[in-house]
Amino acid sequence: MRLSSATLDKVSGSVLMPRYERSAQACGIVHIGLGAFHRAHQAVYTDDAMNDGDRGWGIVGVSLLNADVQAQMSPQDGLYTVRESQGSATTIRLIGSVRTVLVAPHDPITVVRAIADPNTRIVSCTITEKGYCRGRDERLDRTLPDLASDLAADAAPRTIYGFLANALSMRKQSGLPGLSLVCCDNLADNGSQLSALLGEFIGETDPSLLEWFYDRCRCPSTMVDRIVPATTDADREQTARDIGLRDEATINTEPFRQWVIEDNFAGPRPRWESGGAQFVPDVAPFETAKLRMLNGAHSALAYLGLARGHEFVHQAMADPELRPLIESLMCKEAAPSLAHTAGLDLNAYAQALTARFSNAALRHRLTQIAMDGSQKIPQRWLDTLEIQNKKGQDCPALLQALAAWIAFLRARVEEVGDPMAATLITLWRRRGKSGIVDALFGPGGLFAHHWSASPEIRRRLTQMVAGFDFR
Ligand code: NAI
Ligand code: CS2
Repeated sequence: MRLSSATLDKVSGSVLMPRYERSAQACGIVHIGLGAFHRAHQAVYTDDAMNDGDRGWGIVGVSLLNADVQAQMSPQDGLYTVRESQGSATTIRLIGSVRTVLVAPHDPITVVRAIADPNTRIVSCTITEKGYCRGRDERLDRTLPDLASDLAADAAPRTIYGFLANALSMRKQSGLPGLSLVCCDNLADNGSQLSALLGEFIGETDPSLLEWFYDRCRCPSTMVDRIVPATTDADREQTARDIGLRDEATINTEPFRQWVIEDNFAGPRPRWESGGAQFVPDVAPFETAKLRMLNGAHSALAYLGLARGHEFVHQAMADPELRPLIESLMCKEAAPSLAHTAGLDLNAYAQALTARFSNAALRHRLTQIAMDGSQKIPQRWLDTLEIQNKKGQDCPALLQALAAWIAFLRARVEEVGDPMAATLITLWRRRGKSGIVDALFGPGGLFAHHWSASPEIRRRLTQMVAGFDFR
């Protein structure tokens, strides 16, 4: 039997249930990118707010790509469970905040209308780093077909910018208020990036909307944190055993969660502080520490762990060859690069991260983290290298991780996926082991605008790459 509104009374076992009337809630949020992370993080905080008496914050989930999540959630009336697993202990919570799921390619105008709906006050997004269509100069990459189509404005929207620009224009014409656009992706200064990229898009496609956008909308930056592995069939089987119903959208995650949000909204927002969210004037110290320490270590564990034959994060973290390198990366390389720490105890933070990475109950695949490396390593590794090298500080752990990534590109990048895979493989073929490092980080190299590596460092890196052999 499938989990749904009709079978809620059949849920067995110890499951925390929503404490509000779901059907009475207007949908104040449209979330674009209804993936595992949104369901484990923002949707949980929104459920907390409504459990705590807040009203009107139902979520309309949108996928810009396919109907996979709609097929999982619509038969369940948007209901799903979140399993919080630590070691052998698991708690299960049923989340009620997601009301409907839309598939943009199937019904683009309904997505535009949902964003333009008078009840909507917030649009949030988790569309992965590549979803922002950024080029090497951090501006829009016009070579991307979907973005080119949206810039030409001669077909239905395909990218987040096409949907937002169309809906904001409808809101302006209807005399409706602007929106808070809340980016929840792992990007440095994510709110400012979304604002600049959307402003660039609107400036080109609908200049008359630009002043209204900047005046009536807000793009708060956020730091988002919860380790959420992709759900497996084993997770679904376990949830079915635990609650007595099939839940195709179940999520397995850690107990830890954190959300630090710039207090900069265009209008009303949920009382996310009910779930522990922090509202601050400046997110940067939290966001930069997390990107460079947690995510920097995560990506290092991915490529170095895969090189040593590991499958999961906890296995790589337990590897006696890797653990000291990861600790050094976090504490001796990433942490010293942070200009402002907002009073964070970075050694305690690193110890907490080590414990979280060691949680075997998550079975977090290294290949999931290894995907889209070209979109991740700039803010996770290269910013630290640029800052530390300019101070004359060496970063041997990061160089080792970078060498593993470069070697990984030649052998396995297509297996995990990367929007720059074709370019990176071609560079390998043309430049080979002796020239790939210069092609990436030498003068005019693909990533040279993020990190200006000295000739000596590039020579060391070339030698390190030769030390990895991905099969
Ligand atoms: P997921 O694979 O479950 O969902 C990815 C979502 O992004 C899907 O809705 C998909 O349709 C959409 N998407 C993918 N490529 C896109 C593109 N080119 N254009 C538009 N939409 C696109 O992944 P998950 O776990 O939900 O993670 C999504 C993002 O959330 C991550 O990339 C990261 O930025 C952020 N995040 C994830 C965490 C995690 O542990 N999974 C933790 C913290 C942040
Ligand atoms: C991971 C992140 O897949 C990845 O790149 O490093 O999704 C990580 O799990 C989250 O940022 C943790 O908050």
